[in-house]
Amino acid sequence: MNDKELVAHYAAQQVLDGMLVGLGTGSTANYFIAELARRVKDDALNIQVASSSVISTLKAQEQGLSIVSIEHLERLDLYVDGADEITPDLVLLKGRGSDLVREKLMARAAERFLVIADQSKLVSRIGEKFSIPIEVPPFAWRLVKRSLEALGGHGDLRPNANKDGFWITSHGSLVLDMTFPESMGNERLNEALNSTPGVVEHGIFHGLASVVYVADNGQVVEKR
Ligand code: ABF
Repeated sequence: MNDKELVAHYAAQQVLDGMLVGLGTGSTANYFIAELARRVKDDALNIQVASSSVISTLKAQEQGLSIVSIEHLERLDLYVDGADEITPDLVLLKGRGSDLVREKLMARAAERFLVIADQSKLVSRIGEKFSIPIEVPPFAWRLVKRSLEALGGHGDLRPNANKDGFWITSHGSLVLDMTFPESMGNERLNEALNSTPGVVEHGIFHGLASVVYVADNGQVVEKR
């Protein structure tokens, strides 16, 4: 079993009968979905799930999980998802897969948000490895980009997979991938992005993670 699978199985043990569970997106979340489906069959676990992306919905459906659509959600017991970067104070960077609006809504709606990751996701600051995804409506991207440049940001629209045109999210937004000066700090950057008009959502998840489960060489460590 690899580290992503190990940590996903560990998180699946936290799921109890009767829970409404949010499913994240990505390779680590896929292991969680598979293990949850196994527990539903083998342990007669009785749960409902809601999904943060089209791809995770398809995976959950394939594996026979009972799905509540996000339009009907008011709350979740648990939300379990991976991350792209995790700082020591549990600030996350998410959204490389561009499903960050649903991911942040579900993280906020959950009683507990469990983050599952391998050691490679640990960083000292947000933006250390990746640029920050910022979702914008197509009509607003130039105005938003200019506001972000005034904060010291650099970057551009995310190209689509074949580099012909730009990436469009499942609900029709564009994504600006931006870097900012290290001196801004995670908290100030989060606040600045929260208060920039035209930003639909951004990839910094500040104050949302309840616990991070990190697997390293076959051991799971809980970070709170
Ligand atoms: C992105 O991929 C993030 O929002 C998500 O949590 C992350 C993790 O992917 P993986 O588990 O494949 O590294 O969509």
